Order: sequence, then C-alpha cells, then structure tokens
Amino acid sequence: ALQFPERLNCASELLDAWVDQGLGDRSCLTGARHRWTYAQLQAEANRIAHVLVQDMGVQPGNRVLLRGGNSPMLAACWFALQKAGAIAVATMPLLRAKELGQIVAKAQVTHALCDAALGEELARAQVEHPVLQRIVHYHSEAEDGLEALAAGKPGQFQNVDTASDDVCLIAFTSGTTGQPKGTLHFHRDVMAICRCWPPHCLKATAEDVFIGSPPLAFTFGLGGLVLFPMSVGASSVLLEKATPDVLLGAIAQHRATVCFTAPTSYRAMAGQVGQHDLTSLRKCVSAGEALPAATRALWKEATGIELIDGIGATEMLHIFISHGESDARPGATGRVVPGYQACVLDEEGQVLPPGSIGRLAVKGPTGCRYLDDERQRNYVLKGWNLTGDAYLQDADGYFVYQARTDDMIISGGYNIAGPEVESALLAHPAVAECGVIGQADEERGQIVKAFVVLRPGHKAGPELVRQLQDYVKATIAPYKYPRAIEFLPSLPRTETGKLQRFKLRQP
Ligand code: 3UK
Repeated sequence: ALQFPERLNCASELLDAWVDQGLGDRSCLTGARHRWTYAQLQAEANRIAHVLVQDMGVQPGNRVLLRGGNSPMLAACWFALQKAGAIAVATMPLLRAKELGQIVAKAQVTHALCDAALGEELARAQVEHPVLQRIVHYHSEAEDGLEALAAGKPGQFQNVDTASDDVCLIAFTSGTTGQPKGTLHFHRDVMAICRCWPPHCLKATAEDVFIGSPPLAFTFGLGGLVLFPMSVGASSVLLEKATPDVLLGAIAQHRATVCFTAPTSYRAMAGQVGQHDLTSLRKCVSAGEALPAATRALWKEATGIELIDGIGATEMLHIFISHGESDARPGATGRVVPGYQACVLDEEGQVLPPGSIGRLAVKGPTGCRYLDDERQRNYVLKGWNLTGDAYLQDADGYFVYQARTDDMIISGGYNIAGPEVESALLAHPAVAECGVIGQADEERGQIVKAFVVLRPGHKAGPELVRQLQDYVKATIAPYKYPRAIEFLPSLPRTETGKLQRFKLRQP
C-alpha cells in the first residue's frame, strides 16, 4: 500500500529534494526560451512564490488559474503555487473567454498567471467574473509583468507546510461534450501517480529525456512531461505547439528518449519518420484515446518501438490500466496498474465474468473527487468511478476497449462498437483517419456511418466507398460494415487529441 506522511508538499518532493541531495546541476526543463537545471527551476519557482504571496496576496488554499502553452515558465508557476500552498487550476491554451469564465466561476478562481500572448480571452472572462481579482502576465517585458516582479525576489522560499491531503490542483476534464467537470487532487495524489504507473510500465531513469505533445493542463501531459521525469531526476523538453512534424524534429534535435502523445499523433508521425533521426527514442506512450491495432503496427514498423498504451482519466489523475513494452497485446489496453482496482459492471452494478462487455469501474489512491457535490453523489459509488467506457476483461486480466458508452451503436438489434469499425478501416491504405457513429435510420434504428479522411493520392467516390465496405466485411463480422461513408478533409478533435463524435452526429 502507498503510505504518505501526514505533512507533505509535492514541490518539496519533486523539486527541492534533488537540490538538497546535491543534484541541482542536473538538467531539468528545456523550452524555446529557457534551459533550466533543477537548481535553476527551484530558484525561479521560489521567486515566483514570493510574487504570489507579496505582490498578489495569494493565501494558502486560494485557487490560481494558469494559462499558457507548455513551457518551463508554466511549470515554474505550477511549482510556485505548490510552494505557496495554493491550488493550481491549469487551463487549455485554446479556451475562449466563455469557457475560462465557467472555470473561474466553478473553481472560484481568485488569481491568475497567464502567458502574455494569451491574455485577451482571460481579461474578457475577468470582466464577467470579478471573483478573479488579479491577473499577472509571464513571458512579459511589462513593468508589472511576472519577470519584473520576480527579478528582485530571493531565490529561497520556505514552502508552506501543507497536509498530504490538502488539495493542490483542480483539473478540468477535457470533455468531448458538455460543461467542464472539475476534479480535486491532493499533494499525495501527485506523489501516488509517480509511484504507481511509471515504475511498473515505463521504467524511466535519470538519464531519460522526456518529450511530447499533451498540454500541461491535461493531466496526461502534467504527469508525462513534468511529474514523471522529475520524480526520477530526468529532464524534459516542453514544446509550446507540438504538431506531429514539430514533435518529430524536436525528438531528433533533443535526442529525446521517452515520448508521450495521442494515438492520432503517432499515426501521423509514422508516415513522416523517414526524414528524422529517431535513434535516441526508447519508450513511447499512447493515451487519451483508444489505440487502434493498425496504429500500433505502423509505429512499430516505422521505429521498431512497441507503443505503451494506457487509459487514464482526469478524475483518476493519470493512467490506471496499461502494460509495459514486453507484455503488450494488440487491441487491449493492458492490465490494471498495481495500486488500482478495475472491473467491468453490468447495468445493475454487478461484476461481469470475463468476456462480457459492460461499464468500466475503477478505484484507486488518486480518485475520484468531483468539485460538484451532486456529481460526486451520483457518479461515485463507494469510491468507484464509472469512467463512461464500455470494456471487457479477458481471461488473462487484459482489458479490451469497446467504445465510450454513449458511442455504442445499436443497429438492427446488434450492438456495434464504433472504434472497432474505425480500427478495421484504419488498416486500409487509403485511410488516414476516420470516425464512426450511429446515424438514425427508420428501418434499423441506427446504421453504422463512417467519416473518412483520405491519404494523399486516393480519390473519394462510390468506387472507394464499395472497396472500404468490402474491406471491413472481410476483416470483422460483416454486419458491422459502414452502410454510409462520407469523406471529409479533417475530423473534429479536442486539444487533447480526442475525436469529437458528437460533432459528427450533428447533421
Ligand atoms: C478515454 C482512452 C481507450 C476514455 C487521460 C491518460 O484521457 C485522459 O483523461 P480524460 O479525462 O479522458 C478520459 C477518457 O479518455 N481514454 C483515455 N485513454 C484511453 N480510451 N484507451 C486509452 N488508452 O474514454 C477515458 O474514460 O481527458 C489519459 C492520463 C491522464 C488522463 N487524464
């Protein structure tokens, strides 16, 4: 079992401890503007902590919004908040004033640190939500910018003596639909995720160089690009905008060894590997969305690397079902991560036997606590979180993803999982990306409809529609084939790489 002392501050553990051990000279965070050792990051975080307390009036327990693309400065702000005993509310860079306002209101955000380049939308949100008293800009040359305020401050700071179960971050679900949901996490949760999944499935060392695309506002990115590397004394490269081609170039440039990104990004990168030197790369982690077997195969062909898949959720902070490089099973997400429990339930909440499809439930040291009490009462039963995913568990304990429960298609009396049809289509050489939904149909209730983005050099038309349909019929049970296929130039996705099937359903 995971044991934590009663008093615990995650910034002391992940940042200060390395300097105290005399390892402050190790390389820590690299970005477009900064290249910091552990000692430099610590001094920066300490100066910012003084600004929070002295200039901004931040008190322990205050909720402080962070807004910016991935950068060492954003990470320094995150650690400064932990040091000051405040609560970090990190937000996605693409959010607009309306969404930022919802978060400010829900989390009762009183202060903000914001990249100067992204100030406008937040300023508009502040007009509607005066609870947000003070915004300070970083990456700024202004007189009242964070850099100017921090310049005169000491590089030492006495961390606030927080309890291990004090809330240290409020994470909002990236959400494929509807309103953002806030989830609460403690200082000990931050340490718990570093002790559960990484030592079992990633096995990184202090020599590793981490890199990847997920925003730090998405807990997949916060863990993979800051917390996990720092928990082993490794270094990490933070890229503001990591499109697949930028990410490939950066892996080569920084000789990165561990990569975190979403399945679609691996798929796109697999097609462009040729021009880049990826010989440094050792481990590649895929999460955020189901990993199609075809994408796993493409990446392995292109790089020789077996992807490490893992399902995580904002509610649970990080990954709870996964595998290592040597025990991957194409088509399965993996087995439950030590420290967590997971099972598949029927509609009545009874545990289903192996092989039956039902609702995934998970319980563990890091979840699940919603900001909204009513949501907590309705969605979390005795600590078990229903993730909203349909899964089956096989006889060997591997969990096999089917679909989001709302994405199961019922057609002519058959239950069809859209992602299974997507996986079949993705193996066809003409298909770059695809999304499958149930479309209302008088006769069958729903029919399977596929939206397909073609690879260059392939021509949309009835001929290709028939070819793709025959291809699916030859790969999986024929009744699952897409009766309708529409070609699109691109698919709607969230900032975290998730396909927004609800947008495809809108006529
Ligand atoms: C889906 C997956 C199949 C699934 C996340 C790693 O994605 C993360 O958190 P979110 O709250 O979304 C959770 C939902 O995303 N999903 C994520 N990974 C997989 N489905 N296979 C996967 N490997 O529907 C889940 O319920 O945005 C992922 C670490 C931290 C995270 N927050």
